Amino acid sequence: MSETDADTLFERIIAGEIPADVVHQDETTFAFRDISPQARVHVLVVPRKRYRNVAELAAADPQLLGDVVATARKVAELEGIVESGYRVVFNTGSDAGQTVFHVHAHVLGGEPLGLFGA
Ligand code: DGP
Repeated sequence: MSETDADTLFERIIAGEIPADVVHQDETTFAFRDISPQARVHVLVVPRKRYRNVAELAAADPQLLGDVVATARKVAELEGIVESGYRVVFNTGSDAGQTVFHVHAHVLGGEPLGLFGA
């Protein structure tokens, strides 16, 4: 998937042009289930405004990064996993496996999660 194709993917999901299982949306963020879940709960949280990765988002608009993290917490509440715990991951760059260059937080939980690694 080229970066250009990937960029349009989440924008098209936000626009409703590509179907997605939407968990939450508000003025600045959008949350939907990952098409290839890696845990019982696996939701992606994206800002409506596109930045390529979390570093660019943090530098350009820290308030919006705060909104993304707050939405991750909201998703955990909606999914009933606040008490059991959850993980919030921003894959950044190719070695981390980032494939979609519209910054997104993975919210993972609903079961014990393995450790990070290759
Ligand atoms: P990353 O590897 O961090 O860039 O995560 C991208 C995620 O996006 C990956 O876990 C799979 C998910 N994904 C890719 N295409 C689609 C899609 O069309 N719909 C949904 N819901 N998720 C998608």
